[in-house]
Amino acid sequence: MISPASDSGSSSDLHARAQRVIPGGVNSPVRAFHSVGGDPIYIESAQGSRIRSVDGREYIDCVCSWGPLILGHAEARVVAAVQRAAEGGTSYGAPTAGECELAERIVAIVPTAEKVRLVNSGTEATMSAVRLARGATGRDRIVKFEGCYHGHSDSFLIKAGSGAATFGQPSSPGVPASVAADTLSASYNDVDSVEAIFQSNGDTIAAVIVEPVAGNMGVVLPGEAFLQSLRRMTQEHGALLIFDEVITGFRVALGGAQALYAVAPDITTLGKVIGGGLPVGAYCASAALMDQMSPDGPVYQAGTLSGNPLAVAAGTATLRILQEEAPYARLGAMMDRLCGGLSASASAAAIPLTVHHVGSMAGLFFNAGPVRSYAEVAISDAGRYARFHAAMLQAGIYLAPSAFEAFFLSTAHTDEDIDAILAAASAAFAVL
Ligand code: HOZ
Repeated sequence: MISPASDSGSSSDLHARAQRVIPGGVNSPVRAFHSVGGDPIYIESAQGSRIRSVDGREYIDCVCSWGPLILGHAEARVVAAVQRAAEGGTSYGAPTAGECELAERIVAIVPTAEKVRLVNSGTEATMSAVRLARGATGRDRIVKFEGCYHGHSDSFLIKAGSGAATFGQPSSPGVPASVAADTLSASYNDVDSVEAIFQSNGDTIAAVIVEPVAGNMGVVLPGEAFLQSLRRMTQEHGALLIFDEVITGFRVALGGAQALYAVAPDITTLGKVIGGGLPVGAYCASAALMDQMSPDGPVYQAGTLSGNPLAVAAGTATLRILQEEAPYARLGAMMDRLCGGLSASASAAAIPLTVHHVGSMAGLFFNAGPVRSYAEVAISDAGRYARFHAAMLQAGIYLAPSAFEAFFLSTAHTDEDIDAILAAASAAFAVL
């Protein structure tokens, strides 16, 4: 007998039911709470900065669906746009005017975008961007950075961050050795490690792919001239530079990290915010590069639901609001206050804590610092993070159930929310 979701029972009832038919009971691993302990919270609904569980509890949400919800949950204009789109049908598998508008907004906002292809996830965007780079250069190898996560396609599950690092499998089983051999790993912020790879592989490298602000090993910031050095080295060796802005795009600034740090990649991947909470990814570049994609060019990529009218409606409504209301100064000030308060209360409790933030994305490490690479992330106290997570959850604050993720604020978060988060953190630090 299949029960309707409406009479779902408790989170633990649902998790027992889910595990009978879904691996780990979840459709994406990190949300299983394995690295922080306990059962996941099953969400019934959400509004603004709050999520409500099936157990009747309300939490201030600092995950924001892992980044997409920069306007908060169920933003009225986004919901209305999706409702209007749905009344006209949910998918056509044919081009629509909405896709033109979303693409035009992306081209207007992202400094290096002349053309863009919409896909359905960040993973599809990065997978396609690497295929474009390989097709355009005729080279096979890519360089990524340990602890960076670019989705779960084979080429990237080599020393990867996010869930791969969370579960201690940065290099996943199931990735053929022949594929892994074409992925070379460098250390984030270590320009010499990249130079060494280029010195021994230079003319076989199609691209360097980097999260310009690393958001999948906590949040690690680019050091002085790190991104500029990658730009220089790729140009010197005829390789392309891919900025994976799935998290940072429209988040750290309207134009993303490439606008914030004034470094121009050859290809940019996007996701999360671009879909306003519905599944949208994208990759963009110069017209000359993008015209190499099928049907005009030889490099193939396709997707039945690419450009889906509901997802496009949510993404377009979101970008329109971000363009018109420019909330970045307020989001940054709110995160400044939150991170400053976290550092101060950890210090008062003699808890070694390093907090990094850019705009409204942040990460914290139970580690005295500095934290500039995955090696330095890895010595953080994951057990202390798990205890902190549990204490914050008990206090009604929902943080990422992994020490290898970021936390986010939205335009729906209020000063009172920040006060509540800081009060809960101060109490948690006292018992960690
Ligand atoms: N890749 C997601 C965040 N970076 C994890 C989502 C999940 O496993 O729930």
